Amino acid sequence: MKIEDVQVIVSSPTRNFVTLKIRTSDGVIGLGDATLNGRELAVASYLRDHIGPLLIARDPSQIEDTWNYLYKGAYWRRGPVTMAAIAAVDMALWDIKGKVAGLPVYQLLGGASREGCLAYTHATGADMPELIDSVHRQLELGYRAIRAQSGVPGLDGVYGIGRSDDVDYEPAGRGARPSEETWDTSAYLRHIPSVFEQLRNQFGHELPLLHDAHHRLTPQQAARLGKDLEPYDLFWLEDVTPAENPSALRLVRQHTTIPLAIGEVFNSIWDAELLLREQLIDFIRCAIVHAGGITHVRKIWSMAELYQVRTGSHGPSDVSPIGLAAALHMGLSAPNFGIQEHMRHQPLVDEVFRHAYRFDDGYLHPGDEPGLGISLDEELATRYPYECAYLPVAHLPDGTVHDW
Ligand code: KDG
Ligand code: MG
Repeated sequence: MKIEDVQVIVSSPTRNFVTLKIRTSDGVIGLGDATLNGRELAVASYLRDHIGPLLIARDPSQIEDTWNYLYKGAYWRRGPVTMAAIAAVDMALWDIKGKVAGLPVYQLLGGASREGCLAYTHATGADMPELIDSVHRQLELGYRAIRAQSGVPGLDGVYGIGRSDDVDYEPAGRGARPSEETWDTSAYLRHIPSVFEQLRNQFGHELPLLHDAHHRLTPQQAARLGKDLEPYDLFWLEDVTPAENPSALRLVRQHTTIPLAIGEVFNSIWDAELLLREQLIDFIRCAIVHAGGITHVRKIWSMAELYQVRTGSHGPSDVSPIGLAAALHMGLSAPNFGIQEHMRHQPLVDEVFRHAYRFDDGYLHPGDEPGLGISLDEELATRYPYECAYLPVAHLPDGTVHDW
């Protein structure tokens, strides 16, 4: 069996997705997610112009060899564009392998280690009453773990808060330029502990609560926030400092016992190596789509296992259902699975990407269809062409561009 056709489909059913479709000489279809929020066309071009032609006539069963061919063979290694493109090929080849074997991918990865993957979702509110209502709504939907994000007094808008519980990670008006947001770390640090105090008073101490600082703090500020939040027993505090400087976490770790999660922007095991080896984090957050696919993330997770670090795979709505399915097959089988982020896709997205995975009573399961369990309605997808959309940019009150 050989790879006969490689197609890149960029569509925007409510938000942009880049999808890779590989067809073999036996007519087996494999799908991969290559979505890189705000830089979608760069990955599409990498796949169309550079990777696609190299895949023709290769043996689709040789996943590890193809991964190394694309990674080592390019000379230029790593980076989100390269690694999202390689990830898409990798997912598609695992999908094909599962379909050929007649098995769901989690069976190829060693079989289920648990009955389902514990999921957390997002609750957001501009103020406390809105946030409390949002938590209630998510609990009613069956979630057993909640990431809580709140507006900050004095700031007009805070990233990820607001329009609805199912807020997508794009500015409200899609356009050729990112929206601009004002950020004030001091105001944030003063406010957030009281948010979690009120959530604990309202929902008790059993509910796993998570919080995301979006890489905006210095190590000292992160240590202070960790200490201030300790009484509220968070499941994790995420992305406290900019992720490209792992040694920043040493100072944070010395001052707080709050569990730390980082890694949604990682694209290589080398981004995580020091954090894992020195046990500076408790959860590794890389997304299958942004870190080289199942083949590479499996290695990151195995290294994490040695250091008692559990997984918490990135799963916002900009990870397509294909990327989420890949995370669930891995999560169901990995011994050190921790939790899976789940931000529900809009109904139209679920129509374009029909999926076997299911959410039930707080847990996600990848389903038992052969491969990843996703089928693409290509005709429907192409009715929604790419629309330029960006993540917002953060400024300090004096106009200085801030860490995202
Ligand atoms: O594209 C960026 C988003 O996926 C990211 O900001 C979402 O931080 C995020 C999260 O934890 O889901
Ligand atoms: Mg995050």
